[in-house]
Amino acid sequence: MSEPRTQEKKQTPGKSFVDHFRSPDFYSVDDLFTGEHLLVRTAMRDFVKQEITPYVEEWAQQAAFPMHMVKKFGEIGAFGPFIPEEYGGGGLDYISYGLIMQEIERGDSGMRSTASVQGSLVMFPIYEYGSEAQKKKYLPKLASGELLGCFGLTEADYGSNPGGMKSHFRDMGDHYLLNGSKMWISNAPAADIAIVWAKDETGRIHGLILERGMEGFSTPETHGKWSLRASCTGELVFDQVKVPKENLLPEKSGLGAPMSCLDSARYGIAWGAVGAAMDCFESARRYARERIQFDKPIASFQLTQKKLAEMLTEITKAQLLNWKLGKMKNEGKATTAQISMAKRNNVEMALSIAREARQIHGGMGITGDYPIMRHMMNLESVITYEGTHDIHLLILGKEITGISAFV
Ligand code: TGC
Ligand code: FAD
Repeated sequence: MSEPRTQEKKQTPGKSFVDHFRSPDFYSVDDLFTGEHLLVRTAMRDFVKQEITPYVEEWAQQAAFPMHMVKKFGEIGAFGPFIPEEYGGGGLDYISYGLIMQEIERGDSGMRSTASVQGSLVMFPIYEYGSEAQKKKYLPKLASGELLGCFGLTEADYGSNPGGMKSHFRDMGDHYLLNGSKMWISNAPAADIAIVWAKDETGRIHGLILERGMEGFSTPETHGKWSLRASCTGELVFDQVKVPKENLLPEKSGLGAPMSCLDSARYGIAWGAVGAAMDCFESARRYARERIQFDKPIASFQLTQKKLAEMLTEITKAQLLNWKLGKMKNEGKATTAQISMAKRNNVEMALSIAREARQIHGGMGITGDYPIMRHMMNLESVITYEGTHDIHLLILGKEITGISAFV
């Protein structure tokens, strides 16, 4: 009797699992990268093949955050690669950062979340808006993975409209007293520190660094997610938390402070989504060549070829968009609206490729034997967080017309 098909391509942790991933590069986009970019990408790709893809299906099935990966990400340099070396970062440019996010998300969006929150949403604000003492105290430990951080902006009633937040603090003379709560916070249940955005008595938004163990500060986990199951998500609850004054980020206040961190994270997501799309495309291409129906590989059917041709076209366009955005980011010229265009386009592209790839895999596409369904479910969060698909459209609409749809 032949073995059941589910055993043949098993991607759950098993001695037999081999990650055959090769990235498509139809327009020789690699020619646009420097030797350093390609070295960084190769190192990350090898790391993902060794440390993530053989295990991630099980982590996701069990909704188990792999805490040991925090140290491993630190060792490989995935945390804050754009932060200068003097603070423990990699001193790399934004194209290298993008390629790192692409490779990690090729493995899993939840794993990329862990790394992009740490780099863009925790290390970035400390580096840009922190005091010298804060930078020295936190950045090297965040870079090495000794500490894990999270970023609290969203509240239960203020998601797309973070400016309405209710979390607030009062100046008590020798400390600040913080009250309120945050929701949907990546890394929260496992984090050692949190960058929390809250309003002062005048309603101005500031960033505060909270440490696990501060009295009145708790991080309950959010259970039951069907998406980003290998990443942990939770609330941040502040019940009369006494925050030392030296924990306020002194160099910038107002909504623009957290929003500028989002520019960095959204940029990374634009690259990451291409990684997820590439993985779905490659899996579908391989499956289509191997799967026989009507005595022929399904890759021989024109409808399958149409799907694959359109996937490759969209991936190629997104690769070029990212490369040019990366050049502008390196020159300090990438605008919020340009980043919105790339995040919005690339995440939707990846989600639609995941759906088409699922069709090509037939019934097998819904199983954990292939990465498709996991990518698809993950991307449903990616298209919502860091600004929803429609919010990015409205950011572009404002840029095009000069009129804000938010007021
Ligand atoms: P608006 O009037 O447009 O702006 C208010 C102030 O903010 C400034 N600003 C920015 N500054 C720097 N960079 C940006 N990207 C900025 N966007 C806005 C702006 O200049 C202004 O400053 P000032 O000094 O003039 O007051 O604000 P609005 O109230 O109309 O809201 C519009 C906007 C764009 C903020 C909002 O629509 C938006 O983007 N909503 C989305 C919220 C969001 O993205 N939340 C993400 C939470 S973090 C997250 O999801 C992490 S998931 C991580 C993971 O797991 O990977
Ligand atoms: P809402 O803002 O309620 O939006 C609901 C719908 O209404 C959307 O379709 C939206 O596009 C639409 N809508 C809203 N306003 C408008 C408008 N003006 N015009 C047209 N349509 C509109 N946040 C953090 O701070 N830190 C994190 O680490 C973090 N991690 C996350 C992890 C996960 C897994 C998820 C799912 C979310 C995370 N978030 C995080 C929160 C995320 O940023 C928000 O979910 C997102 O900004 C949307 O907010 P909301 O869910 O409240 O949706």
